[in-house]
Amino acid sequence: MTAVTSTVTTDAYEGASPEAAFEAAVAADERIEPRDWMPDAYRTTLIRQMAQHAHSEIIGMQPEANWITRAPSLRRKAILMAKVQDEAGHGLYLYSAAETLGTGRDELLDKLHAGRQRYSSIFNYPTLTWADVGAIGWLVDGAAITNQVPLCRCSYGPYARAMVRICKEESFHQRQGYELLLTLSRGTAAQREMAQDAVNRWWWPSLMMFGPPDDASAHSAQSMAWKIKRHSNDELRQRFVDICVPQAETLGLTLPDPDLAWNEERGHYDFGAIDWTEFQEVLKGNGPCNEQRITQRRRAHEEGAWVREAAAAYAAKHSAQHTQHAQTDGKATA
Ligand code: FAQ
Repeated sequence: MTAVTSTVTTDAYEGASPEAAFEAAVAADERIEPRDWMPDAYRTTLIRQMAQHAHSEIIGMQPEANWITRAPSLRRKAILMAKVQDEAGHGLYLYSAAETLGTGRDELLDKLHAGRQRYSSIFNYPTLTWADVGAIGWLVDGAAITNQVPLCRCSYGPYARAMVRICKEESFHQRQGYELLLTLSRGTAAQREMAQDAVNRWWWPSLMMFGPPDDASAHSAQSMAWKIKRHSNDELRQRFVDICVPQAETLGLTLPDPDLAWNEERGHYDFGAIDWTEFQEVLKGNGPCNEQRITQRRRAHEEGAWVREAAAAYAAKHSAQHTQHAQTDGKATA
């Protein structure tokens, strides 16, 4: 277990019961660190969310990786490869952060492969054209940033710190998608049409990324009380819509919702009803690509077995050599 040495709660609330120290630290907006006492349910909820987040990053590599060999230029290919690699990196930061809660990466991956842990619904949709790479960057990474910037203030230290770096990288991802779509929308009629079609297909699934509506969100109230989540699903979804509408105008593309309209009284855009049946179907495994994504993930894991074995053998050899040297040095100084 990778433990951070600072134990803010224990130090600052000496004499208080562990439960009281935890509650006081959360109330004071302090960070909970791995060695601090925490309620079992807090630990469980963090593992659930962080694992789901990590799994989303690595499964999320698949839809875009599908276009690496078909990128239209060397520049686009280099950018896309860097982005997909960043996503693998985000998975690593998040699995490492989850390890500080006492759960190993192997265990989490086994649960993903067995269908016992989730990944984001969004990655069960297909990438049909090159413009989908742009739409994913603009909308999917855009939604991810909107959801994740508040997670930089999450009460659990390792998760919050991992999110700082992830958000910086996601912000570059969002810009590359926006720039790609801008290029297409200013291109030929066919390119513009391709960009519009991609936005039409990705808009509604992107809104679903924020999770079910607040009145159907099982975990929000408790996660917000613990300051894991800082805003509700609906608040963040609204924030995302408000950001996207003017950006779509600049892109010269339309969002596929006839009910989108500025509401002067609310100071927000109103938007149409989300198809929650589709969302639930995707969660149940019936989305367009669920089967393909999990099969590919299991295959990649099996094909990578030799790398894990080689790394473990190397680590064992290195550690044996280290012990031998320490013993030799000990004898020399004795
Ligand atoms: N997909 O009670 P709530 C990315 C489940 S990263 C699937 O509201 P919560 C980067 C939820 O787990 C995208 N399942 O849950 C990238 C729960 O089921 P359970 C991932 C969903 O946790 C870009 C049930 O519904 N981001 O995109 C979804 O309070 C491009 C009830 O829901 C994160 O994971 C969904 N969309 O709020 C990579 C961010 N929504 O577990 C590659 C961190 C809900 O009881 C390319 N996570 N469910 O069986 C969060 O902020 C939260 O977990 C929410 C859900 C907001 C996603």
